[in-house]
Amino acid sequence: MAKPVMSRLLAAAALGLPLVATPTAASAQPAAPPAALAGRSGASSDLPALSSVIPAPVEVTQFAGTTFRLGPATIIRTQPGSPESRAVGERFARELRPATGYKLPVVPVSPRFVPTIALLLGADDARLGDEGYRMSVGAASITVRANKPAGLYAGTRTLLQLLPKEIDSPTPVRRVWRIAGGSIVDYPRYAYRGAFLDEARHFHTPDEIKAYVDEISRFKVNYLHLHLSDDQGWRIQIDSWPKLTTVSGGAGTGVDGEGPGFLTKDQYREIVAYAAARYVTIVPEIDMPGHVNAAQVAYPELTCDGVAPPPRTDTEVGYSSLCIGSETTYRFVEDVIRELAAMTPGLYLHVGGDEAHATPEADYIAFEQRVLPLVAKYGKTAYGWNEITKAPAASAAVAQYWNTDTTNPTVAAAVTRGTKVVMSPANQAYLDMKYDPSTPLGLSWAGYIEVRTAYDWEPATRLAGVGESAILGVEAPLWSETLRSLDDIEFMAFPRLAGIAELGWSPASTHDWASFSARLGAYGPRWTLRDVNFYPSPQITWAQ
Ligand code: NGO
Repeated sequence: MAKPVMSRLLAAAALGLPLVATPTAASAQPAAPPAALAGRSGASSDLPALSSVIPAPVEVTQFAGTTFRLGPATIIRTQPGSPESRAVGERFARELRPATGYKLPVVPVSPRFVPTIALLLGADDARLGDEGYRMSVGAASITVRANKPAGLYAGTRTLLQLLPKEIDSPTPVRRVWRIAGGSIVDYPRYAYRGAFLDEARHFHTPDEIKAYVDEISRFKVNYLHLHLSDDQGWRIQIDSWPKLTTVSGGAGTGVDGEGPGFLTKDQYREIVAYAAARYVTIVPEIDMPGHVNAAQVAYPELTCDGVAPPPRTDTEVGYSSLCIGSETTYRFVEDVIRELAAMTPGLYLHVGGDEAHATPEADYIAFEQRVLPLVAKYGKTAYGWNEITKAPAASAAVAQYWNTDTTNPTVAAAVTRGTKVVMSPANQAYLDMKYDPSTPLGLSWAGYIEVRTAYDWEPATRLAGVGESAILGVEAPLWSETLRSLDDIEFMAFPRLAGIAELGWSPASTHDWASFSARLGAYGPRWTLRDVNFYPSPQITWAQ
């Protein structure tokens, strides 16, 4: 199905236009804008090449000498009769207006001769799936076509990066806004491309979560996993067990006595809707049977001796366990899962399962054999840390691989029974690891993770026996023992999250550190313009 690309190539050739053909993914190099462009079209030398996008698109074909000019008369046209497409167009227009100062009306039909960015459904191309898109940039118009609105949204994320960096300025910038001519065919390698935020160790407010959603979705990340309970605090309202939040979401429940904080159901639903509008699905996590001290502080009946443990605000792990033989435990777990499932439209519900060192192995398996099917009872797919693969019931679940080893026979065996895996190896994908010994934030138990370490690994060969077909995707956990503010979150997430996002979206054939690091270096000023904190890694040559 290289047809659209070919026809554009032929059309350009027929017009006698010089071609800069990069027909395969492997050629997604950070090409400098053709020199001829600058003089002839008036485009400035900072016109981003079509191949400069993060994550690297599947196929890129750039036409030298053709550019689209976004001007005061440009309109955005969206698929008639599709409110979702219109919403994508409206959002895109809102993103373009502050820097350009243009009106950019969003309409279902465009008059002739008016420069148009068209966001249209009906791509009729199975390769694109639900999230892919096809884009052609000509002198008079840009057309993005997709099978589903999610693909149109992805296309607009690409267009934002193809505009000059000043597009991210919050105030008007007087300049010419051009986009390089050519075509892109693009779709994700993996269905699941996740980011993660630990709400339990330090609570992050709804506004901070939303700001993170905005930033991750720019890199086509489509899931945000929220870790909502741990030994220190409980961060989501559960009506049938109200003390979880009145007691364990209160003052002093964060690490080192910080806090308070929890999400009300209304706040949670609002975050879910905000993320959904950006094609990000929220995955809630309640950690069990370990990491439950905060629940037991609020409800002593969740311990085997009925005695409330003291609240904990240190960062020890592996000391708490639900009482596996008690029916109260399963009443609690089912209530929590039921209420959580009812406010979560996404498919996945994460039930933790990590580091249950205070739960004997046989008890752990018995617990997971009861709990994993409970998630299915409420219409969700169970998701848990890789320890859940010890339980046969995990064959219908998704396991998140977080260990550092390259072999794990238990996970490999589960894969043969049908378990799907999300790859988050802690020594590569954990965004809470320090970059190097001088990083002021973060931990180092899994090692130091510079940008190259976060990017330079291959999900389908990382873990023995867990190949491409077993992998649902990748996720970048960001635990918050040391992170308090949004600035802290951003400093640890960026730029590494961009690397993990590329591993999740781009074909393996595009994987190339030289290309990625050059594209990242060019991207830096965009974070600066949006006032997003990031670590200026010495591995990258940052553009000003
Ligand atoms: C581990 C642990 C978490 C810590 C994190 C810190 C998992 C799955 N359990 O990862 O409780 O916060 O490391 O890096």
